[in-house]
Amino acid sequence: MRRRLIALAIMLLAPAIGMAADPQIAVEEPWARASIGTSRPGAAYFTVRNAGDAPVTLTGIRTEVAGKAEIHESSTSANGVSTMAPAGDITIAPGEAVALEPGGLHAMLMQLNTPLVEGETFPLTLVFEDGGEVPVEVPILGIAARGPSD
Ligand SMILES: [Cu+2]
Repeated sequence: MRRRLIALAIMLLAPAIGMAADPQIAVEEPWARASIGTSRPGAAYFTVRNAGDAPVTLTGIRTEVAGKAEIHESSTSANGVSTMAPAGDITIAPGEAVALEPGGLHAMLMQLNTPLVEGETFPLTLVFEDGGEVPVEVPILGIAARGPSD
């Protein structure tokens, strides 16, 4: 009896978990570059817009194509050396948007499980501090793409 109740509870909870996505958050123009096999990390880009009236904090990303996925920030030092480091939590004010784009913030896809093949797509989930998750389907563009319309 008890086991049946637990099963029922899980069945009732499942749709609620699926609906945790926050309708006030829009993920716009997702794209990724095709990868060279799986030996080098991939990168994905998108814009996160907060259409709500409270700040939201992006704490991480998840995708089945990578063993490890993190938001990184690239920067170039005064002598022209480019480095990158984990960006940490990203808080977006109401009405504001944060763009992940080449040369700045990016979704780093490490330990690729599968090559990113031009013309295909893969699922990526954005995870927010309040437990909300926003899934997006990321189109894979050519290896030399520099923006979502390339
Ligand atoms: Cu990176």
